[in-house]
Formats: sequence, structure tokens, C-alpha cells
Amino acid sequence: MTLRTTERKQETIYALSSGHGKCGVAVIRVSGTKAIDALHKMTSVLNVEPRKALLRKIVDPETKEIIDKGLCLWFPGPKSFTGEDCVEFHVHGGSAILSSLMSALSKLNFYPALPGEFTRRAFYNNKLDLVEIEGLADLIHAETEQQRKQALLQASGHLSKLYNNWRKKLINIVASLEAYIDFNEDDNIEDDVLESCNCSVQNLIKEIEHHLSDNRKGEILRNGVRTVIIGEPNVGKSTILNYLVQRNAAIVSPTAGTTRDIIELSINISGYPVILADTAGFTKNPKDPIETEGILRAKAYAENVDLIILVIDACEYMNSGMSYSDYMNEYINRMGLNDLLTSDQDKRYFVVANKIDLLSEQAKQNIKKENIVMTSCLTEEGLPSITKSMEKYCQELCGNFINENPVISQNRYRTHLSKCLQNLQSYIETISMENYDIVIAAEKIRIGMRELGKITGHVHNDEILDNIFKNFCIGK
Ligand SMILES: Nc1nc2c(ncn2[C@@H]2O[C@H](COP(=O)(O)OP(=O)(O)OP(=O)(O)O)[C@@H](O)[C@H]2O)c(=O)[nH]1
Ligand SMILES: [Mg+2]
Repeated sequence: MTLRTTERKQETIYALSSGHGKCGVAVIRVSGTKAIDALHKMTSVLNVEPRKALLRKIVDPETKEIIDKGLCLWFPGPKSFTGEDCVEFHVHGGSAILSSLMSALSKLNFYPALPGEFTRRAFYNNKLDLVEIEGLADLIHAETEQQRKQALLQASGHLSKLYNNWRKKLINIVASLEAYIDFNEDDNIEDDVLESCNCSVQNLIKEIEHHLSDNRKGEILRNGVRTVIIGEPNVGKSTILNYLVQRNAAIVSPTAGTTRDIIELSINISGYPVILADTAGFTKNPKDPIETEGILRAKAYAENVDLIILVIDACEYMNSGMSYSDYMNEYINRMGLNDLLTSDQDKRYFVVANKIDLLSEQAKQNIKKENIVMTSCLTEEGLPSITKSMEKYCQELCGNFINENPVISQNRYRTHLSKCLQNLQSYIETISMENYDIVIAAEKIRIGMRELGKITGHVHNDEILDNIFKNFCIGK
């Protein structure tokens, strides 16, 4: 049992692969060279047809006591999830049945699987690469429709194809450069070989740069669109949060300065995952140190979000007598929000003018001309427009990846891609120098190629793998 995953590749392993807890059907997966023993010794099946479900009594291999009646399946390698011989038992999902079955399997000298061990074996047997495996993990964890779509594409090899394609191009470039280095002096090699390599490297640089400049769309979708509601005290921020999450999550009261701590909740906006936060109202005159701290926290939080919903009091705006843009400029200056909400930066925000129920009809008509969301939490007028605006920004932030090129879904990929890019750029710099050493230049391409290989797992070590598989559960 103390064997490392890499050292126990020869062992046959087993685990519950379906969810835990009482359920209609539970699936136990067995993988390894001796998997077929489970069928031979625990069922009456001797000659089993691959991938065909058989209903059989399942017995303890020593006592021959019946454990349960269930479906037995045989997946001879390499046509199985792990690429090894696999057996599956589909039994009733009760805890006593499962513990008897597990104990029966241990009597066959099989090992309980470690977290992610089935998938790790699939990786070693080239059934899935690391990017596909991470896509699969995301698919299992996906909580919204858009996350599911992105993860499914990745698990199906959409992103791997791109990275493998680039890696193959680099392999060809390295091969050509090596040929050039070896035969250069004999003059047997065409002069334009070097030129064509350089051109391919330049093209790859462009492609990788383009791929990297995706505004983190894939990562935002994977991690959730971080959204914050800010504004002055008492404008109705917490009431709006409660509307969006459809429950009384935050305290609402007529006292200005009610919310102090940041209240963070997850919601689903048209299939996009949103992490929504309510914050303390911004004021120049906090009543006590707690409110001051609340405001500091709110500002710090707002600096790191993807989307800001700025709530203003519709009456206060109308009573100011200012034009909308003057009012907003004055407001942003007064609240010290210039860094957060300047129009020339890429941070996205939209303005909600709340409490329109307190406005005269005439005032309402005047506000309508501006590009702001007008709401009343009292009459619920305009509230769905907040959701609509959020949806629009979510689409913008996460992209419509179905029609676009595959996007980077994890920081891990970004790190390796950036290192690869740096090396390719460094190659171009090296060869543009006088009396450069082509051997040194070629090495840069080789390093770049290795960085790409680390993404898909063509280049791997135990540390990278342990890191990826540590988040997997047993049975996956
Ligand atoms: N008339 C009217 N009252 C509203 C509306 N929205 C909220 N209120 C009331 O305004 C008061 C303040 O609402 P909150 O949601 O607590 O305001 P807040 O912005 O979270 O306030 P702080 O937490 O103090 O910063 C409460 O009494 C709400 O019932 C609205 O659209 N119209
Ligand atoms: Mg509040």
C-alpha cells in the first residue's frame, strides 16, 4: 500500500467510481492485468464477450456467499478507459453491499485505487493527454451550461490538437536546424532551409501571441465571472443582491452603512458562472472604524473583479440637476473611484439607477435617455435588465468559444505558453545577431518545444503529475 502510483503500475486496482451514499446503482471499476480474475472468481462467467452487460450473481471469492446480483462488464485493454483490462460491476448502491464487494476484491490481492489513479493510468497508456484529463476534471466539476460546453470541448481534444500541432511544427523546425548544423559545411543542404525555419518560427510566435491575448476568457469561464456591487450607502445594493440570488442573503435596512463585510455568493446567469459580491457603501464620512474597514475591503475587492455593478440613487442624480456624464464624473471623483472606473481601461462596469419608484414620471423619461439600467426594487421594475446586462458582459468576458479558436482554460497552460514564446523570440533575436551560434539558437527552439510538451504531458515528471492528480477523487 505504500507503493507510489508510478511503482504500482503492474498492480490491479479497484474503486467505487460512482458517487458515494445510498443510490440506485453503484459502479465499481477494476483495472489491471488480473482484472478478469474478478469475473472468473466472483461470478459464474467464464467466457465473457467484451463490452456486453451480463446480469449475474456476484459472490465472495473465498466464502462463495452471494453479495448482490448485478451487471458485469468486461473491457479488454486497450479498448477501455485506462487502456488496461477493466471489469465493471454495476450493483445496488448500498453501503453494506459496497463494503462486501470491496473486501471481496481485496481478497484477490487487488489494491484500492488512489485518487485519480484510473485516469493516471489512462494517461500512461496514451488514452488521454494532460489537457484532455484536465478538461475531464473540469467537466465533472462544471456547474453551469457554458462551463460544461468549454470543458467538453477540452476533454474531447479541441485544445490538445492545437498544442500538439504547434509541438509538431517545432519538432520539424528542430529537425531541419539539426540537418542544417550537420551538413552546412558540406554545402549539401539548401540555403533556404534556415530561412524557411525562421519563417515558421515567426508564424508560430504570431499564433501563440494571438492565443495568449485572449483576455483570459477561458479562465474567467472556468473560475467564474467575479462581479461586485458597489455604490454609496443605502442606494439598495443589498436589495439588488438579494434579488439576483433570489433569497435574503444580505441584511437590508433603511440605516445607511448596514453592510460591512463582503458577502460573496455564486449564481448562474444564463449558463455563465458568476461570483457575486455585495459590499459596504462608499462614503467620505464613515460613522465608525468598522465602516471604514468595510469600505477599504470593498475597494480592494473591486480592484480584482471582472465586472462592477455601480448602483446610484436615481433621485439623487435627478436632484443634482447635472447631465449624466457630469454627474458620473463628479461622483467618481468624489468617491475616489478613478482608478477603478476610468473609461479608457478594460475593466467592465455598468450603472444601475435604483429607486426609480420615487421619481416623477417626467424625471423617469429624462433618465431613460441615458445608457443606464433603471430599477426599482420596490416595484421590481427594470430588475430583469440587470440580469440582461450581466449576461451581455459575461458573454463578452467569457467569449463565444464555440465559434472561436480554443481558449486557454488554466493558468498552467499560460505559464508554459509564455515560456515557449520567450524562447522562440529569443531564437529570432539570436539569429539576427552577427556571428551568431546556430547551435545555441537551435537549443532555444528545443526548450520552447519542451514547454509545449509540458502542457499536454509529452514531457512530464512526477511533480507535474502529482499536482494535477491531487485534486482528483478516488474512483476517477
Ligand atoms: N423606495 C425604494 N426603496 C428601496 C429600493 N431599493 C432598496 N430600498 C430600500 O432602501 C433601503 C436601503 O437598502 P439596502 O439594500 O440595505 O441598501 P445598501 O445599498 O445595501 O445600503 P448599505 O448596506 O448601507 O450600503 C432599504 O430600506 C430598502 O428597503 C427601491 O428601489 N425603492
Ligand atoms: Mg447593504
